Amino acid sequence: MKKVNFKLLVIFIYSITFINSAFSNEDSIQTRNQKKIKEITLILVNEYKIDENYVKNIFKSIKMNKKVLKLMSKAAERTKTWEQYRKIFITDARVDEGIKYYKKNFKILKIVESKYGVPAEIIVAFLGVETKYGKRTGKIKIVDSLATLALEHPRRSKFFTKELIHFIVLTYEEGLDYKKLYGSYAGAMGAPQFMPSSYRKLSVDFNNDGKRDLWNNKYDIYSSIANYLVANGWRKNGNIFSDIVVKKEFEEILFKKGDSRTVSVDKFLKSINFHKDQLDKILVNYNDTKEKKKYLILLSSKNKKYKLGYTNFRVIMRYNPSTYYAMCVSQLSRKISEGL
Ligand SMILES: [Ca+2]
Repeated sequence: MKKVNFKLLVIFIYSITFINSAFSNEDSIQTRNQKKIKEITLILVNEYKIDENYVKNIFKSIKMNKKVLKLMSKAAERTKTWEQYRKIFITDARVDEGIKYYKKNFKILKIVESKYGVPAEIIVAFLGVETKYGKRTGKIKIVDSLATLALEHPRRSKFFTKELIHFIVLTYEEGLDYKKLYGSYAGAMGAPQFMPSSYRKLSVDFNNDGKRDLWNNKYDIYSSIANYLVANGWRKNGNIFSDIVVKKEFEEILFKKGDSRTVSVDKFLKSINFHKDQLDKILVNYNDTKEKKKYLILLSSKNKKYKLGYTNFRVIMRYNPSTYYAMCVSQLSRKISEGL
């Protein structure tokens, strides 16, 4: 008798707890985060001079998106090997589509290329990796994804709070309807997947129609990518990467700390007590270029995959700080330009 009662009690407590947690998880992102929402509102009103009611209505509207938290922990850059990652982004289909896209939009691409000094195939490759050439710009309501990450993802809260603030300012300044803006789970927007801070700071109204439209306007889309790269140090006519072979005895030292890294050549040589112009000592058949800054790009220790990167490779990494990502953009751009 006693035993049965105990069991029932456990079931009873369990169901009460379950019901409570189901309610608090679904309905109370606002209640759980009252203090933080107040802080963000104050920043928006005092520093950015945004109308308080506008901000309040946004926070009233936000809904927690659990899927966003789940996707955040599964980002391909963090969980896949180079071989797996590359297979996703560099397929024959994506290369062919890139070539077609390049040819179709040749005129606008070349106008932007000549203004910014960023090759058209680089712009196309970014679009290919980010959104399959503008076709997949994301289906998650941005205000919800950013609010969820800012308020409910402790590890990245600081970064996403900043982006949420920029997003609200962006919609206010540009007259965009926050209820109708959709993007990636991390709040990236439009064909080039700009985060709100970059959208505000670096996107361009290239066709001068008074709007910076990264969803529909190709002039704005291409020039914004190019402007982003130039602002981060893109070198006109600079190299991006070259193929190298590392001498066997240095491979192990190089990959000691794991794959998916970009290591400064100067730092690496110093760490093994070599002079900074002794790169030829660790490579087989090394041809020097005029590039000042060089990086060893470590892709896969298992398959001995490494490249030599230059300044522009590091600039591509400013778009997404993943070695794999930057190498995919670089290789895709090369394959597109070879196929023209
Ligand atoms: Ca425009």
